Amino acid sequence: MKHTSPLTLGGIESTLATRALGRRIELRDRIDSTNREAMALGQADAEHGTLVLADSQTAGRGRLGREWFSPPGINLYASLVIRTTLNTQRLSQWLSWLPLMTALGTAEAIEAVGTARVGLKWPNDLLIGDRKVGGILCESGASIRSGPFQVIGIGINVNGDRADFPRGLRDAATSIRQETGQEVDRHRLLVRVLEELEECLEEFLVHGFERLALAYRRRCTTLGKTVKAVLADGHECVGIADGIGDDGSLTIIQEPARPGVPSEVRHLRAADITHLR
Ligand code: BT5
Repeated sequence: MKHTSPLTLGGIESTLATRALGRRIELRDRIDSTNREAMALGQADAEHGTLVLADSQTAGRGRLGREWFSPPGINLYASLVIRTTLNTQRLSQWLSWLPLMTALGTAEAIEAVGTARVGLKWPNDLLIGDRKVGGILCESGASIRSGPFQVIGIGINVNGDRADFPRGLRDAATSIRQETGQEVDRHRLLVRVLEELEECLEEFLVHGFERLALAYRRRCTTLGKTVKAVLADGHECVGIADGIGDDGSLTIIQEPARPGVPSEVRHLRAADITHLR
């Protein structure tokens, strides 16, 4: 594994033009999980935009207790503490859209450093072709003094080679460098992620979700595909992914169980999706 230039605060702060995101940075060489640390900081009243960044993670988290492969020297592992003062109705919409907005902003940032089209597998996997280049993990917490907050965690495979992934991930994962043949400056990419993300969050707060939803739908490669969805309770369903609802849910037209039985429409709030064809 060939390490690229180390992450430094100066390398980030010299070009960062955000208002809030990354204005406080906790940079670690090695950490268990940046999301775990950001949750702890949120509980200790850290301000909106606080960023935890690490060169490697020893217990990087995926969704549903899965692991995120997080070797040193080549990738980005970043988590942000997010606070809003929205009323209850808009807060619920915000919570639904936050993972999708994060995926959208991150995809735009990755493309901006020169990759081919980055697609989104609902809800928040970042794909180049059909391989995963990044993932998003959103969590929620609260502290007595500062109230509720969210943590958004972003993992991006940046400068690794195919051989740097464990065998089990080599066919399903990719990195920006694998796709472009070019090494990417991690500072430049991170700054772009923070800027794109801040724009998405502001767009939601000022105009609502509509334009974000349009941009998300355009990028979502799940739409139109036949997919298998595994629901939180373990149930599976197969059908055509037909749309993204205003609450960020995925509409699936389920294949009829038997010929002659009408197809059933389902709106999934959370599920694990496999693209079948
Ligand atoms: C995700 O979970 O895709 C969310 C990943 C979020 C990681 C970031 S890193 C910074 C922050 N701190 C954390 O502790 N986490 C966040 P999920 O959809 O559950 O995908 C996990 C699955 O993706 C695993 O079960 C593997 O199959 C695969 N995987 C693991 N590591 C990978 C990697 N580096 N690249 C591509 N695929 C990977």
